[in-house]
Amino acid sequence: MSFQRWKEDLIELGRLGRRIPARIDAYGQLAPEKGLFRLEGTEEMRQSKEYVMARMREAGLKVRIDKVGNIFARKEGSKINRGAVMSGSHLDSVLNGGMFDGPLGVISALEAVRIMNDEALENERPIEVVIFTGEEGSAFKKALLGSLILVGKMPVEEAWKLENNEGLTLKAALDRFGLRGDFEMDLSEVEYFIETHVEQGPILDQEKIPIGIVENITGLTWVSAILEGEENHAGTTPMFARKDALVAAAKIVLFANRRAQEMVRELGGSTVATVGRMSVLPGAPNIVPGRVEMGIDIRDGIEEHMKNLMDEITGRMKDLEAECGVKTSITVPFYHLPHPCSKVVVDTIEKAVQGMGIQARRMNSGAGHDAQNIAEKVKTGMIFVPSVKGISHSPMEWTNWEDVERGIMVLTRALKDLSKLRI
Ligand code: HGY
Ligand code: MN
Ligand code: MN
Repeated sequence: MSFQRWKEDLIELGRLGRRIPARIDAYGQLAPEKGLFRLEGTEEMRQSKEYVMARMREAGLKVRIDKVGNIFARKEGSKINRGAVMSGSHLDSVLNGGMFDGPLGVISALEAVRIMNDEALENERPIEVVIFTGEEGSAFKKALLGSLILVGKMPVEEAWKLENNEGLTLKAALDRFGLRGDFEMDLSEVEYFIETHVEQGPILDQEKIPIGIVENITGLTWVSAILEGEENHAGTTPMFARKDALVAAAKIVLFANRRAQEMVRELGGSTVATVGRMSVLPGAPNIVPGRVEMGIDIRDGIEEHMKNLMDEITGRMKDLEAECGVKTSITVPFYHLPHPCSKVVVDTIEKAVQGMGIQARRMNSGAGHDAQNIAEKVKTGMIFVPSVKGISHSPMEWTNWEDVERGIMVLTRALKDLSKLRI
């Protein structure tokens, strides 16, 4: 395999979207301030999608863009033209994110196809390399957006109206760069899907195991809340006469954290709750905060647990209206169910690693992925490669190059094997 090709692609994509421009090809070059801000609908995203589409065309793939900017690149099958094997991920990042979350899955799928071309490895079924739009929700507030629309859980016209922080709709953001097409992928024409992804957790790195085979993908939902109290003078407003929105918000932060910890202790599951976004207005030390906007991320591998915790947190918010004298308005931008991976795909990946003599372990995903949406319509699996120190959604995210390469080799074998399956 041409070692440089896929590595160059990942380094180039790791450059497009950094506010402090840098080409990073070694762990030692990482720095907390050098993260990626490659959000859907930005110039950096245009450059990145154009870069990958050029590489796809060089590989002889037929590139099509759908109505919400999902990109598909097709390699025809040698024996049949239906029941494609699809593989890919996303290119958008979180704020100040890492360079492997998303692009690793896109470039791994592209490289697998390039290897099949170079080595004349036969794919009896067609292969589709896919780039999903807006997976992180960092621009348009709905995570796993492109795959949500693809599986028909959100109408295109409704998605087009989603607005980013500049007040730009998804439709306008795609149109300004010519990245809204009219292709429609019919998932009934796709038989299997594999997403290769960095684990984004510590298990593979700690256990020194190079490949993870995902069995279940966590459910995830966001709760967005606005707490409105009363701005007032910090010096003259008596402590018992305040409607302090930040005190109410702080109670929510501690409640969510405590209840998630208690649920892990009681249920031994994968419950997590995080308040990762909060704005305090007007935002001066001498003004009692009148308004707080906050975003809460809640996840569990078991939907009932996730729902219960969400209900407890929103219920606590309502209690605070009397306790703190605030008004709360709550929205749920999305609610993604947990989803098991398909046995036939999991077994195919396992046979591939066994045939290659590569150590692997089955595991669950604490991160959400487009794969969990696609799994509702297509037999789906995921391949994980280690995240150094388990870090992700951070500029310090890293996967060693030999682990990236191993993931590509396993994916290539699995795609080839799936392309021959007739079940
Ligand atoms: O948030 C997640 O789990 C994913 O990285 N979008
Ligand atoms: Mn992510
Ligand atoms: Mn991701």
